Amino acid sequence: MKNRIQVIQGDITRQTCDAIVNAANTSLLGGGGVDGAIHRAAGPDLLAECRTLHGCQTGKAKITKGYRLPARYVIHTPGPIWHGGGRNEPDLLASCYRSCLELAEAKGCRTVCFPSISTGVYHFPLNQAAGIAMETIGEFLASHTLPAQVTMVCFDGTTKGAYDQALAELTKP
Ligand code: AR6
Repeated sequence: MKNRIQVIQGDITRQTCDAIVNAANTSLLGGGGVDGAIHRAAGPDLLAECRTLHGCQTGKAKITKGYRLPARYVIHTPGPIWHGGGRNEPDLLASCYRSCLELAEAKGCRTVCFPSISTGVYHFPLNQAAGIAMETIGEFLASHTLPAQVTMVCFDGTTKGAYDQALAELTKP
């Protein structure tokens, strides 16, 4: 199952895959960070489709087409804002990864790319977020054949280091 997860450093908007995940906000109407980069690369039709979705709750996910992106779909998920850990942030972050994987599976996606959800302006502690991401993805893949491959696309070396370590620490083979 570990061999179905990889960690790379790069720009998620450049990935050719069935679906990329957007670390969105609950409005689904765009923002900064990876969300801004995805909307810029996809073009205005993405925002037009997002307007029809009427937002999304934290920890849930909604899917759109990828428009000008090399990815076929974009799965939008609002991660939790870190408030110190006492507001269910870990469970909500796990729920983001699970909800995205469920949607990807339902659409028949073989390859899915994730960014590091919530560890930018939402300030979720990086190492803890990486552990939650890898545990949740690993658990999902152990019981589902799709997606066949999940890639964590890390924008910088520090982020990649955290996800590399979390993947190495996954207990199941
Ligand atoms: N490819 C891959 N990762 C990226 C890219 C990229 N092109 N650009 C940034 N990252 P953030 P959040 C990394 O702040 O913490 C938005 O305004 C970035 O370095 O984008 O979930 C939304 O609208 C970091 O490691 O997302 C929300 O309001 C990671 O992506 C809010 O930010 C996540 O950082 C969501 O905050």
